[in-house]
Amino acid sequence: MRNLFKIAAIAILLISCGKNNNSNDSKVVIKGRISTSAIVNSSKLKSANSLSLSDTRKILVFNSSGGYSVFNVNDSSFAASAASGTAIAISFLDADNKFIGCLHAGGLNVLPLVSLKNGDNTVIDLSTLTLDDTNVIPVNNPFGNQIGLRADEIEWYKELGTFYESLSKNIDADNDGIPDILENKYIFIGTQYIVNGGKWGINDTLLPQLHDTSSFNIIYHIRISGGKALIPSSSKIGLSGPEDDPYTDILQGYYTTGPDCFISFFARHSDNGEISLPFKKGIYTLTLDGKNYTLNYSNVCPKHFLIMPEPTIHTNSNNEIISVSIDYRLSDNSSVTAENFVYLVQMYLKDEKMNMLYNVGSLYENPEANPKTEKFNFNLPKPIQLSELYELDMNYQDLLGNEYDIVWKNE
Ligand SMILES: [Ca+2]
Repeated sequence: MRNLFKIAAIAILLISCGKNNNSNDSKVVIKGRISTSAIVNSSKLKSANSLSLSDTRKILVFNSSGGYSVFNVNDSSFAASAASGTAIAISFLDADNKFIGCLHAGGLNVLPLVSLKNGDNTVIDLSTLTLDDTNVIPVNNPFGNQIGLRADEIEWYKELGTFYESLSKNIDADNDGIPDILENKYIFIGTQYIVNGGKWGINDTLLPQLHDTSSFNIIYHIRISGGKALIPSSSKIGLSGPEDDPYTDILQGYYTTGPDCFISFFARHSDNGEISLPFKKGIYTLTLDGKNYTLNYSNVCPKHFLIMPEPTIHTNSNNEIISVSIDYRLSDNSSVTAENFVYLVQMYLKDEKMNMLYNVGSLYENPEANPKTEKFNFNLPKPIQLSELYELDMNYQDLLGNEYDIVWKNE
């Protein structure tokens, strides 16, 4: 069991989740107008807590790392903004920060600010918005217009965007009516996937060789992060569920804290202890310092959606590694536009004793703080003998807050 968490532990050397940013990068503007017209058929116009959309006074824009911004509504209109290259959720709040609903455009509760028509200068005008249950529906669907994602790319977001799908339930896990993120009390639940990818490529002579994906052994962990107001007094925290048929084999793994958050992993292990099993969809209970929080979780088989960062090592005439380039592909070998899905990348080079030869990048940063991190080419500051390299880990976080640790070797 201990080994299962080793990779997770190593992946968290650098952690700075949840920081609010003051990035000077130009930002994408998202505009909209709250419908104030009286509609006779109002049975679906009320949100769960009996507020209507016309009660909206603030727009909360946030991402899966805990970064957020609040914008005021003036004369029923708003202009929010967020950095390109991130994926955001937009919630509508009343004057007391009570949750009314969240943006639901093109079948998604998430707005990936990628493949933008006008790059950083893109303006997304949602036009008039109406409320259906807790979904805030825009007249203008930005997908296919300002956001040029293809249908298959949107499908990927639908499959893996579980955090955002259950947003309206998880946004207030302590049920006090206020979005937890505003009080540094947010809790995010996602999945960490660990996969043995295959054999790395070398120069122009050897292409990376992906293992047979039909026999992939995927290690699954639930990854939970929480805001600093919730950092528990003890690193021992509990997860149980799902409520209708709870597991008896959930174990807490690695736990760490950053300046603004804590992160912990949970696993279920097979009888031989080698493989960590997936968690089924349902309602889980997280216990922090004796207090319970209700979290909606769902998980899909990622085989068809897993993006593999395939590394090729480049050497000099002394057979020393000077750089590593990454080619992102789906498991069927088709190529993907990595920046539409991947926002933070971390690479580790290790020797046979798992000593670190070189590492670069970090996960769990607020994507707003540094949305344009290197994803494709990593030049080593100092060459490393190729013969010393035993394992190369390519870890990344997707724009939805899931984590993937892909292990490569020369075998
Ligand atoms: Ca709350």
